[in-house]
Amino acid sequence: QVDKVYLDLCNYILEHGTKKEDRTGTGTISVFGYQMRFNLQEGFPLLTTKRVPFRLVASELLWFLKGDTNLRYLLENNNHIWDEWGFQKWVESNEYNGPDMTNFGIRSQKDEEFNALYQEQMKVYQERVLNDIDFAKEFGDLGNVYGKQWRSWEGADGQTYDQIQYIIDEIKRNPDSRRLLCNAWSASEIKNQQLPPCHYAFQFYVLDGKLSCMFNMRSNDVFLGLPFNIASYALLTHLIAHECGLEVGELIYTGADVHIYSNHIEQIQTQLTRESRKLPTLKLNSEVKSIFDFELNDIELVGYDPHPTIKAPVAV
Ligand code: UFP
Repeated sequence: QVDKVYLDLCNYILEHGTKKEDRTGTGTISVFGYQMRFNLQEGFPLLTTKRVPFRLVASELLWFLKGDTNLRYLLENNNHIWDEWGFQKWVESNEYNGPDMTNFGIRSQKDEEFNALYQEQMKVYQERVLNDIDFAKEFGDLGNVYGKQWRSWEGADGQTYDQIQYIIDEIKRNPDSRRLLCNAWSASEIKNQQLPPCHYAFQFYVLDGKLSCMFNMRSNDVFLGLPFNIASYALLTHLIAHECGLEVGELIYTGADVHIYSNHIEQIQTQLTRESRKLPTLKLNSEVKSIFDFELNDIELVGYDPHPTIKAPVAV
């Protein structure tokens, strides 16, 4: 059961983790190195001990799969999970002349007056990305994030490489391949990235007509990020299996710096008291053949009946 495996990790960190400072200044409890396995045949691995916004998972993944790196598509789909990263690019640029937004992530949580200013500027930013194409091109673009790395990796030879297409072609041609791998971490790109990839590589494995996936995370926010990341890779595995005519197998998570932020502990403790419920299932539109043609309404989650959302601040 997905909730159990996840909550075991939470307990493990609370018991064995160590206090560790981090880039955001929030503070974490962290462990280094952890693996989890989910059987995708048992249902779709979306936590039931709190509501996880599947619609956001799906629109973000479709954004990656389109090879898009501009916030505009996400905003058009009412998805705000990447807003802070684009906003940061704008407020740090010479074009920004509003109130000082230095360290807006932490300050907006601690200072109500500042938070009101921040929300106002964020609104301005979102409106401009949506309505001003030139502004969107410059400040909506998050650099070489996942979409770019997955679909048009720039090789040392100057050519671009579509890693997802390669994987699909290989699975169809040579399912025993041990090279069904996509890598998003690029040493030369880190300086151009607002957020260097957290889930930096994933690999597929085909056995007995089932597709399994292992994904690797260098850094993982267990409360806010991880439930989302699990669902995203589960969906990706379903989409690729769909195109390749395979069943789904296992989803395997490998995390490196796996941490709980100090301001998420209460929320996790609440979640730990909840009983898990039946997992939902995923229904993909069988008319759509290529994973690149999927739109949001071709993806349906059936029977999701979670406990309520638990709110927590995001560390930026
Ligand atoms: N983070 C996740 N999952 C993601 C993502 C980010 O957990 O998919 F994009 C978290 C991990 C970490 C922070 O807490 O965001 C990134 O900060 P850093 O680059 O310092 O690791």
